[in-house]
Amino acid sequence: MAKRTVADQFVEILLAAGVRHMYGVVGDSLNPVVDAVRRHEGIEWVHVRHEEAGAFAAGAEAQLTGRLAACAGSCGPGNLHLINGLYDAHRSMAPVIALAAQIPSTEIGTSYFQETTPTLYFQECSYFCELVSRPEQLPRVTQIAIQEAIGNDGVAVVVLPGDVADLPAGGAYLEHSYRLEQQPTARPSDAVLEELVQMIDAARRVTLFCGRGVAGGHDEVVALAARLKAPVGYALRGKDWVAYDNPYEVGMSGLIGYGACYEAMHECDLLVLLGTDFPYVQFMPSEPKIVQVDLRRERLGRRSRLDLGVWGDARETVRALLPRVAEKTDFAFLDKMLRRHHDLVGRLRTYATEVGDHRPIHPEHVAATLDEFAAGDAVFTVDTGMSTVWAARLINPNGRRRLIGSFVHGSMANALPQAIGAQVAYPDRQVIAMCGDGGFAMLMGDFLTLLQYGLPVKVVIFNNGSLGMVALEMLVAGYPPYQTALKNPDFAAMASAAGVKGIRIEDPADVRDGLREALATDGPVLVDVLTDPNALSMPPKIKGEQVRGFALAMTKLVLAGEADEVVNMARSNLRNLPRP
Ligand SMILES: Cc1ncc(C[n+]2csc(CCOP(=O)(O)OP(=O)(O)O)c2C)c(N)n1
Ligand SMILES: [Mg+2]
Repeated sequence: MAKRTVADQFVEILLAAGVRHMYGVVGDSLNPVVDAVRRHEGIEWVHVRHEEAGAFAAGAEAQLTGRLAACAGSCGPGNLHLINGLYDAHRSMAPVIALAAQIPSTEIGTSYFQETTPTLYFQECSYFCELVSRPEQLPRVTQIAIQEAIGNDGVAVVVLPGDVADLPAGGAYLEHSYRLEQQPTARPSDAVLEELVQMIDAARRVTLFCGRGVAGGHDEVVALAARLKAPVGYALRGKDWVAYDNPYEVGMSGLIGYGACYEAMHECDLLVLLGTDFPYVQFMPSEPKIVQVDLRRERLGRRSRLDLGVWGDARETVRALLPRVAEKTDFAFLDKMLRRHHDLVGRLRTYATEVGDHRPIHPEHVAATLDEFAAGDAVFTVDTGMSTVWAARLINPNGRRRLIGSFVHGSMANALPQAIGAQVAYPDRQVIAMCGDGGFAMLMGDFLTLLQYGLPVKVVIFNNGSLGMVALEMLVAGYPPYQTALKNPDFAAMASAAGVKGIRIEDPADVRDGLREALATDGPVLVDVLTDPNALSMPPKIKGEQVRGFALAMTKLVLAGEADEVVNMARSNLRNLPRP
C-alpha cells in the first residue's frame, strides 16, 4: 500500500469539512495533492484553464451552497493567478480554502525558480495564511484554516511546499466534525432591544433597508414591514432575500439603484438598516434617525451616522421585535412610496418590453426575456459592468433563484467562472451567465471548461462592442469615451468552432426564440446578442455635477466632430435621462 502522505492528510481533512471539489490547474509542486485527490472518493479535481477562474468558481460554490469550497494553484505564478478570485470570495464572505503550493522547502529564500512569498500577497484577501514547513504542522494549520474560513465567512490559505506534501503524514490531528449548518441565535440584549422598540414606536414613518444579512429572513422582514407600514428597500445583495412576495418592496439604492428606495430612505423618520454593509455613504440620508442591525459588530456605523447600533443577527432581531413593537395604522407614507415605486418600475419595464425594431437590441429586453424564460430555481451569474445593471433591475428573485456577481469586489470576468462553480455544485440546475463582451473575453479560456466537463451553462453575452460601463463613467465624469470600443469576433461562431452550440442574435425579433432555444438545449450554449452600446443607466438621483459632466462630455464629442455619436447616445437614453 502506498504511504499515507501529508497530501493525503490534507485531502482527508478537507473531506471531513465538506469539500467536494477542488478547482485549479495541476502542476509540479501541487502534484502530491492532485494525486491524493485522485485517490480519494468524494472529492473531485475540477480542471480550469486559469487559476483565477478556479478561485471564482470556488467562491460561487461556497456562496450558493453555504459549504466550504476549495481551489489550488501551483507554486509561484500558479497560485498568484488565484488572487483576484480570492479577493472576490473573501469580500463576498464566501468560505473558501485555497492551497498555494510552494517551491521545495529547502530552496525558500534563495530566489529559486518560480519563488514567491504567498504569505505576503494573500494577507489582505484572507483571514488566515500560513506556511506549512513540517509534516507535523499540517493537520492543525489546515484545521485552523478551515475554522477561520467558515467561522469568519471568508478565505483561508494554506501554503504547502511540494516536498513537504509528499512526506509521510506525521501529525495526529484533532479530529472533530464540522457542524457547518449551525447558526447561533444572536439576539440583541434586552436593554438594546427595548431602546430599539421605543425608537420604532416613536417614529411615524419607518423604512427598512436590507442587505445580505437578512438571508433566510424573508417572512420576518415582510411581517415587520406589515406591522410598521414600512417600505422595504435593499442593497443588491439583499435583493434575493426580500424582493419577492413582498407588497412593501420599493426597490434598490446605490449607483445602479431603481425604484423608490432612495426616496423611502430619505423621507422617513427612522431608517432601519438590516444586515447591510451597503458601501455608498453618498446615498445615506442625513435627516432621519438611523439604526443599524448587524451580526458583525465591527461594521456598525462605518457607513453612516447612527442613532443606535444593534449587535445581533438581522432575522433574530426582527423576530424579537415583532411581538414588541406597536402596530402602526397610518398608510400614507407607505402608499406614497409604493405609488412612486410602481410608477418608476413601470417606466423601466417599458424599455424592456417595447422593443420595436430597435437595432442594436436593447439589453433590457434580453434581460427581461431571460427573466421570463428562466427556470424557477435558476442561478444567474452576472458580470461586472452593465450586465449587473440589467440583472439588478430585471431579473426577479422568487426565493429559489439566486443571483450572484462580483458585487463587493467589482471584478470583471466573474460571471463565466462563477457559473462553472454553480454548475459543478448543482449539475441539474439551470445556470445562466450574463456576460459582458469585455468580461467574457477576459477569462475566455475557461469557456473551454464547459466543453471539458459538458457543463450545461448558458452563456449569454451582452455584446455591445464596448466596455460600456466605463464609457458611461467617462461621460459622467466629463471625459469623452476613449479606448472603450471593442473589436469582437462572432462569439457564436467561435463557440461552434470549439464544439459548443453557438447562437448569434442580431435582430430584436429573434431574441425570444433564440433565448428559448438556448435554455431548452441540453449541454452548454453560447448566445451572442448584439446589444446597444449606448444603453446607459442613471442612478436614481444624480448630482448636478454629474449632469454637467455628461453635458460636458457630449460637448467634447461634438467639438471632436462626433456629433452623430451624441445624437445616438441621446436617442438611446431618452429613457434614462434624470428625472426631476
Ligand atoms: C478586472 C477589472 N478590470 C477593469 C475593471 C473596470 N471596469 C468595470 S466595468 C468595465 C467594462 C466592462 O465591459 P463589458 O464586460 O463589456 O461590460 P459592459 O459594461 O459593456 O456591459 C471595466 C473595464 C474592473 N472592474 N475589473
Ligand atoms: Mg461590453
